[in-house]
Amino acid sequence: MQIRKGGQIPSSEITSEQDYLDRRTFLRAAGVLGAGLALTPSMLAACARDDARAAGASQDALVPTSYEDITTYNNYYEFGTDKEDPSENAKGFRTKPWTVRVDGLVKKPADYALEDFLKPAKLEDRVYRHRCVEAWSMVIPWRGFPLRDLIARVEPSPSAKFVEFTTKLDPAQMPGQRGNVLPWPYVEALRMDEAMHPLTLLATGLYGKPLPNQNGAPLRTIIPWKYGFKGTKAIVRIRFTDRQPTTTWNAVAPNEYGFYANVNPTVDHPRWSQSKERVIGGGWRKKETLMFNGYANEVASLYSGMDLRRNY
Ligand SMILES: Nc1nc2c(c(=O)[nH]1)N[C@H]1C(S)=C(S)[C@@H](COP(=O)(O)O)O[C@H]1N2
Ligand SMILES: [Mo]
Repeated sequence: MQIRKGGQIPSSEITSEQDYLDRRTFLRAAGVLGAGLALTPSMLAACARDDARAAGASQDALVPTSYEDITTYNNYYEFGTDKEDPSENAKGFRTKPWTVRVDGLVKKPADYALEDFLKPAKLEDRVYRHRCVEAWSMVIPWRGFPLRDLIARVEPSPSAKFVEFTTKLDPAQMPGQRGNVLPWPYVEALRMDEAMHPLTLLATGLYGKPLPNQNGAPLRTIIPWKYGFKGTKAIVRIRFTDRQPTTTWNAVAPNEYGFYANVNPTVDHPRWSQSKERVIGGGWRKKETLMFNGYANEVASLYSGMDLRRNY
């Protein structure tokens, strides 16, 4: 970035990586993997029976990046600024016990033990494009649930216009927080309609397994049409507010990292182009970056009438 560059799931529900890939190969052939399609186990089964559709392969198939690449090439400055640092330095990070505070303009503010927070959640598997502002990308099979389900449960007041997410502050466990590479803790925020969008997830896993620490365990946000930095790892607080919150990267370098940070190949970062991306794994080929990261059909209407050059 700005820096010199550089709940337990029953085992019966855990899909092995190979299993996952096998099913995905089939689904891909069936052409059913579209943007933001939620893949529940029953859907996977139903799709697998649908031989007829196997003929029409999707043009824009989403091929998941390997588990190895997803879990060793990370941005998580609390655990270091090199891509391989988080997988090394987050190994012993303790995510139990874990409390999530919900506060601000909300009818049911509370400190939730993570288990209670997750109890009502119906976990789903979703394969999303993941585009970092540094112009690289992956495809990640997340496990999680729509943020809107949680928002509905806690009942924000009508005056709430934004939701803010805060990462854990724990310099004893997070070596990066002992330096000032960023102001800590890491904070991000979404407009309420973005937070309520069905594509927006609270993720607790990937590849059908619990989230590895380096990917944001035990809980993180995923907003697939935005640059990766809009997603907050290791969330301890969700606050509803009527004012646009101050967010970490936007505060550090507002001319480089906008509040919206929607993936947009036509608006370059001041120091590099955003028109293409390096695909992590598979030879690091380059591909064209898609408007809203390929989710324009689903999300473009959220920004109608907005100047996306100003609101980058
Ligand atoms: N707390 C915290 N969250 C964070 C970051 C971070 O440094 N700290 N990096 C962001 C950036 S720049 C990206 S691209 C994604 C990376 O997620 P991944 O490592 O799972 O690919 O996490 C985002 N969330
Ligand atoms: Mo990023």
